Amino acid sequence: MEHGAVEAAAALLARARRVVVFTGAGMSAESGVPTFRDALTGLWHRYDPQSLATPQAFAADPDLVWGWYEWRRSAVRRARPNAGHLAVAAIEAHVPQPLVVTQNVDDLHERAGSPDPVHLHGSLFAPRCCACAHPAPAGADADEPAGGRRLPPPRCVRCCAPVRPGVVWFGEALPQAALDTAATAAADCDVLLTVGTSALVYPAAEIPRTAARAGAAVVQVNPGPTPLDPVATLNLRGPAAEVLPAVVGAAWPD
Ligand code: BJW
Ligand code: ZN
Repeated sequence: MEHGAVEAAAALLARARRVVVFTGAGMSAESGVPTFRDALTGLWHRYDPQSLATPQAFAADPDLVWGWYEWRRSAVRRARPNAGHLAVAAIEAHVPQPLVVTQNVDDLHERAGSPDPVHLHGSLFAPRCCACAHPAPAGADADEPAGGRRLPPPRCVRCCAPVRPGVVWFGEALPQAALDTAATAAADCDVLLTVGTSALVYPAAEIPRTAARAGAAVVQVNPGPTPLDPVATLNLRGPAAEVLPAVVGAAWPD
């Protein structure tokens, strides 16, 4: 991690009024929650997204899809926020107008103290009826579902159709209010901090680009290269749980 870049990022944040923190799966990697596209460790290395993360997959084999998401939900329940999540909450506490926008379906920002992150891709903890969208309770984890275990989804109390995970699958629209809030904030921020995303999935990947087009400084935290490298004002190469606390410590020394 380059000291000069950390200092430069800290200076941008310390004088900013409006800051958008845009996060992806790399944010939670050091909490033990796997990313999607990292070689060897990413979920899509072991599991086929077409068979698990599309509406067609759920229609074809609801037990397979529900079992896979219950396994991931129980793993997230056991995970703890890392120093990066805590640093994001600290940024929110210091900046006049902060907004956290996450593509993540976990609840680690909330548990680190971020009051109201915008979830662009939904949540593992908000299941709903696949037919009438009536919310269903996220069940308790009595046991630990195994990775490949099939599990029949519960039935909607209102219409008896299967309950589905409350996440956004490929080919589905993002929640409009969340996308509008994120796009509006990105178009009107001083700094956009993008953390731990490959920036390959649209329309979410448009958010940092919107900020850059509107003249904001874009600060990227990622151990590897991404398509946002040329868009970013500063590229901080390293893991979120190391880089973000260093930036916060330099921005607001106490
Ligand atoms: C670290 C780290 C550490 C590692 N610290 N960093 C062709 C071109 C353009 C678009 C399309 C296209 N074909 C299809 C599309 C559309 C499609 C899309 O974008 N596909 C692309 C993949 C090509 N998009 C959609 O389908 C979206 N919907 C849509 O377009 O709707 C149109 C519509 C309109 C109106 C009506 C109907 C339809 C929906 C996208 C939904 C994405 N869903 C998922 C799954 C969510 C549920 C689940 O969890 O299972 O969301 S896919 C997955 O990718 C998940 C993530 O949120 C998303 C982004 O991934 P993310 O977070 O960037 O993770 P990774 O793994 O990719 O990257 C991790 C990064 O972390 C890496 O860079 C590492 O280096 C880094 N890292 N350790 C910091 N310690
Ligand atoms: Zn229903």
